[in-house]
Parts: sequence; structure tokens; C-alpha cells
Amino acid sequence: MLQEILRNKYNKSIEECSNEEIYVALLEMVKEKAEERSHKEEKKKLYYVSAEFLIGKLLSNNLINLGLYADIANELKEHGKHMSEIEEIEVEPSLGNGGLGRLAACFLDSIATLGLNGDGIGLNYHLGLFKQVFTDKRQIETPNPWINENTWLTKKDDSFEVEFGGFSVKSTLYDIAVTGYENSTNALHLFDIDSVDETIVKDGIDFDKAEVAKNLTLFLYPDDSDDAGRLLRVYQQYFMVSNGAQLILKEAKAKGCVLTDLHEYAAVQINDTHPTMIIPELIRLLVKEGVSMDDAIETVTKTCAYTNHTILAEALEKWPMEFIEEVAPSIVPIIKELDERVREKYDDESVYIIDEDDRVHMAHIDMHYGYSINGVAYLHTEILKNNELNNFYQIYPEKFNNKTNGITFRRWLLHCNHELTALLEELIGAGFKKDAMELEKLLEYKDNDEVLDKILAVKTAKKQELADYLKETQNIEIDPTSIYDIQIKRLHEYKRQQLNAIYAIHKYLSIKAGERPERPITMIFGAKAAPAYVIAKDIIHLILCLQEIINNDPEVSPYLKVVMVENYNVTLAEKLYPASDISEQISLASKEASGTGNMKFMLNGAVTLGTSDGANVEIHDLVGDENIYVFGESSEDVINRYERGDYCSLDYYIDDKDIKAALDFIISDEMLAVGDEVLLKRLFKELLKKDWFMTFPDWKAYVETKERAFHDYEDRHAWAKKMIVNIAKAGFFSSDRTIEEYNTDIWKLTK
Ligand code: 26V
Repeated sequence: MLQEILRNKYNKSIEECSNEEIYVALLEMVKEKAEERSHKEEKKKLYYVSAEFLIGKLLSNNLINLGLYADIANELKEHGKHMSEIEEIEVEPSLGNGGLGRLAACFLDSIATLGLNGDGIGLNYHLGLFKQVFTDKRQIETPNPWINENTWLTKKDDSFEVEFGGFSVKSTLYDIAVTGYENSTNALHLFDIDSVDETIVKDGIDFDKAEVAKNLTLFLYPDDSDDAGRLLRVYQQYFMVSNGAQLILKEAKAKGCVLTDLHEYAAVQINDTHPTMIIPELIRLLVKEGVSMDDAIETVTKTCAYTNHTILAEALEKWPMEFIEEVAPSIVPIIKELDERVREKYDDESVYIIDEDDRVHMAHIDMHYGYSINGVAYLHTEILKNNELNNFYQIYPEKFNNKTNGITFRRWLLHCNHELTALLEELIGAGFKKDAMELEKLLEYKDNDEVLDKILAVKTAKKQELADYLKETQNIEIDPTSIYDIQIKRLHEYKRQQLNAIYAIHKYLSIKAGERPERPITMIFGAKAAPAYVIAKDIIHLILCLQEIINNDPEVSPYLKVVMVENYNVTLAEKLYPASDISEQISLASKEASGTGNMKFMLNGAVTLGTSDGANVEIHDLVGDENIYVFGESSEDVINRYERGDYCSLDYYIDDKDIKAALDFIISDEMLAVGDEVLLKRLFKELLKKDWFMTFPDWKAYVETKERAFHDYEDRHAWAKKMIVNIAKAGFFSSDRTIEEYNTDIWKLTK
């Protein structure tokens, strides 16, 4: 089939074509095939509105979903080419930051796979989130351009006028096709403006923040450390939701919607608070069309639903009213009206929309004027109900519900781990590809030595692949027979990369003192830090210093290696999960809403080493004590500690000689010889004097549990059994299950 396409397009054979030519031909073919499968419009449609869609490269995934992958890959192989070389040509779209954005991408895949009528709405950031480069063992941010002439974007005719204070812009819409697995095609709508000018970006990711018409869709999460940056975020948010609202109304009207019945035509899922202004914007547009304020509020409240993804205060957005007055003056009276109605009903100031400092609490708009509020894992939703959002839970108990996150198995198994997929198919048939719960059939083989050996062989092959890749790209040598212990996620103190890094120091010191581990250990990190998050960047510096010291120490490096991969993204994640032995999920209990990396590790046969936090709790319930390593204080312990306010990290430093030795090492001569004194001393001081995310109460339990896991790894068959149980029980975490639940409980779309 490919041969014929290339003949028609270039008049060349497969052998004669460059990888780029093949990529372009496949891209065009996939776009056409995806278009052919667009499904008929049902009456009601879901709009998933999100500032991020971390979609990853699309070629292979689309080929899998269209049922073409095997044929194309085989044809390439027969002609001396390999699919992975063609994949290399594609540039990963840089439209997301972390879990929230990747979740949105998995959800779009599942919505299309289940044949549901639902599209994504977001922005077309030209330079994406920054690209991470390591220079002098520090993170440097550079632009991450991803749009070139061979793009998945298709320009559409829709265009809307968005009125800001004092000026207006006209939008351009680009669509990316979302192919469902052996099902229909939906769309990801990305709005943009033509006047964006990439040349205004000067040094790194700096640019003139004042010129909105030129910078509006340049970057995802532009630096918000000054007012101009914060204002720009509000401009982006309003631009996104105004376009979204106009598109929603246009589509509903085209289907004959009477505007007071909008909720029968549209469900709007608000992904965290970034799209919150869609509520007042929809109300504004309905009122403009003659709907009464009461009716507009009522139907919009029945249309919008809110997902909360974090309990961290810093992420719960509160915009100064003056920002909204400047950016979107026409929704200010609506927001004031919404606030007035709350004040009339409730005395409790903590549920008001506008606070005494004239700041607008975005989540409060969502909760009063949406019909559903959901957390993203069982524990997280319980904490929302009982602690963080308890005041709202008291008012609206019926709105609260849990939707434990999930991941798409098309990308995180079928695409990224062909070897494991093939083995599973050989053992339990292909049914798991459509119904992830069928993975449970694997349990039947957990005592079968031959199968255990096969599972281990797949893991070894993927570990070798990663070793080859790291050698080629970062010139780092790692040993595939060592234990790959991996922590990959955004850098944040609550995720406690620092705890893992301090363990690396501890291990280094003990190897120096003559205590060798039973088997070499490779500690792998991948993380981007927000550009203005100083401590997070100091932690990256610490890890990169350790990488240099440890890997170059001939006494230690045969037993311990530390690797920090550069510019961790979806493409790298696809290489790391299949190669992992141990999945580090060590957040401070109560702080990680769910985690989704934990699910990807599990599905690829890694065993979790984690705290009782987020979805780790549900993983634990599913696999049982034998097949997970859980340690540390409970979320209740941690919440109580915060309430008491009596945590003192210095006490741990004084009382525990291992903590003292490891922390002192951060500012030792050896470290200062390779690292920056200012950064290392600042981090040392932070850990000793503040340590807001409590690194040390779990230290002892962490070390003991990790050592136990390393020891257990030596019984290879016992370990392989744990791998099998993890894979077999991963079915629950398919995003198909999550989306079924969203649909049954919240969206109620017909199939
Ligand atoms: C926060 C910030 C703070 C600084 C810079 C930019 C920025 C952008 C977004 C956010 C909100 C982050 C919310 C988030 O990603 N939450 C994650 O959502 C995942 C999917 O539900 C969940 O698995 C993770 O536990 C949660 O941290």
C-alpha cells in the first residue's frame, strides 16, 4: 500500500525515498483516512476545554487507531526501513506541561474510541512549553517550535471576533484529527491569531509581554512572575473560552437549539480552572441573544462541569478583578452578578466569588455555576469533600463525584511496547486491546516459569533499547542488568525528587564506605521545572551535580549511576516506561491528586515504590501488599501535621546521622567543586530551615522500603510474578473506563 502511495506522490520506490518523504506521505494519507471516518453529529456534544493537550507524536498512534500500523511497519521493514526512523522525523507538539495536559490527550483518544461525540478546545501555542536544555548543570529554557510545513494542523474556515478591553482580534481555527481506536474521528480545535510574531522572542524565552496581538499564542504558561505575564495568561484564557463559547453556540444553533435548552446540546468539561471564564462568557452571549439573565444562568449551570486536579493553593487561580476589567470588561458585570447571587444566599465569605481584596476565585465560579465537581482519584476526591472544598461540599453534596484518572492503552502499551503487546497477545489473545479488563487473564500465568522468563526477557530488551538510546543521545552508559529505578514527572517539592536525590547521596556515601548493593542500581530522573520556580531548579542542579560526581567515580559507578534525561517529554516517556523496574511515586501524602505516570509504569510491568497518595492507593488495593512497596505517613498524618504547624526539618537533621551526612554532602567541597555554591547552599538552607513539603518524616521508611525492593528484585521469578500481577490489574486504569464513567455520570451523551 505504501509503495503505491509513494509511486503516485514521488514516482519513487520505498528504497529511493528519504525518511522525510515517507513521513510526509504517511501524514497525508492518515489525515485523509481520518477525515473519511468523521462520524455523524449527534444532538448532544461534549466540549473538553483545556489550556493543555499534551498529545505527543501522532503518526504511529494514528496508524494504530486506523488499523494500519502493522501493514505499514511490515512493508517498511521488507524494504529495509524501520518505522522508528520515520517516527524520528515528527516533531512532538509541545502543547502541555504535565499530568493535566496528558490526561486531556488520553481522554480525547478514549472519547473517539468509544464513539462519543466530543471535541477538545484549546490554543495553538507556536512555541509551546519551553524546551529544557542543560548548560553548566542547570536548566536553561529555550523556545520549543513544533509547527512546520508538515503538520497535523488543518486550517478551518471558522473565525470568531474576540473583544478585549480597547481592541479586538479575529481568531483562526486549526484542527487536529483525533482518531479513535477502530472507531470514529473527532477533533481537537486549537484557536490562534494570524498576527502572532515569533521573532519578538529574544533571549531564551523572553519577549515583550505588552504586545498582545503579537504574543497571544506564543507560549503555554508564559512567565507569570510579573503583572504583564499574569495579564497575558488572562488574555490567553479569555481568548480560548470566548472562541470556545462562540463555537459551541454556533454548533448548537446549527442543530436547531433553542438557547434556553443549551444543556441538551452541549456539555462543557472545564479542565481545572484555566477555562473557567467560559461560564460568564456563555451567559454573556446568551443574554446578548435575548435570553433572560435567570434563564441564561440556569442553562449554563446545567451545561458546565468542573474537574479539580490539585489541592495546591498556588494552582487555585484567583485573578485580580482589575485584570479581568482590562482583558474582558464585558464579562465583569456577569461575574459581579454571579457573586451577588451567591452573597444573597450564603453568609459564609469563604464561598464568595469576589473576595475582600477584589480577587476573583475561579474555582468558586465553577462550583456554584456548574453541575458537577469531580476529583481525579478516590483519595483526592475524599480530601476535596472533607477538607479543601468542604464548604462547597456542605452546600452542594450532590455535585461532588470521583473520576479516577486513566491512560490510553493504545499509546502506553500498544504503541510504546510492541514486545509486551505481542507477548500478551500470544498468552491471552487480542481481546485486551478493546477491553482492558481482559488483562486479568494474565493472572493464570503468574506461576508459570516459562512465562515469567518471557516477561523478564521483554523487560531486558526494553532496558537495552533505553541504554542504547541514552548512549547515543546523552553519551551516558548504563547497564541493562542493573535495576532501573525511575522518577519522571514535573519537578515540584511535593513530588519530592529531593527525597530521591538525597537517597542517591546516601547510597553513594555507603558505597564509598564499602557497602556494595547486591546489584547495580541506575537512578533515572526526568523533569522540567517551572522557569520561575527557584528551588525546583536548584533540585535539578543537585541531581546534575550528583550525575557528574557519581558516574565519574570509578569506585562507585559500577554500582550506582544517576541519569537525568534532558527535556523530558512524551516521546522520552514512551522509551522510559517500558524499560522501568521500579516506579518512584513518592509524593507527600495528600498532595498528588492522582498521578498517571504510576499507571503507565504499572501497565509496563514496573513495580511501584510509593506513598499512600493519589491513585497509588487504588493501585495498592488492586495488586495487594505483595506487589507494591508502600511506605510513609498517611494523608491524614500529613494534614494533621500542617494543622499543628509543628514540622521542623532541623530536628531530623540533628537526630538522624544519615540525613545529616547526606545533607552536609550537598555543601561539601566535593559538590562545590562541580556545582554552584549559591544554588547548593540555597537548597541546603531551604531543606534545613523550611522544607514546606516535609522531605524527612518519611526518610527512614523510604530507605528501608527501597532496600527491601532492591533485595526482592534478586529473586527474578518472584519479581516477574509481581510484574505480571501489576500488568494484569492495570485494566482498571484504562481511560476508556474513566470516560465511560464521565459519560454515564456527567455528560450523558448517546453512543
Ligand atoms: C499549575 C501550574 C503552576 C505553575 C506553572 C504552571 C502551572 C500549570 C498548571 C498547574 C496546575 C497543575 C495541575 C495538574 O497538572 N495536576 C495534575 O493533574 C493530573 C491529572 O489529573 C494528576 O494526575 C496529577 O496528580 C496532578 O498533579
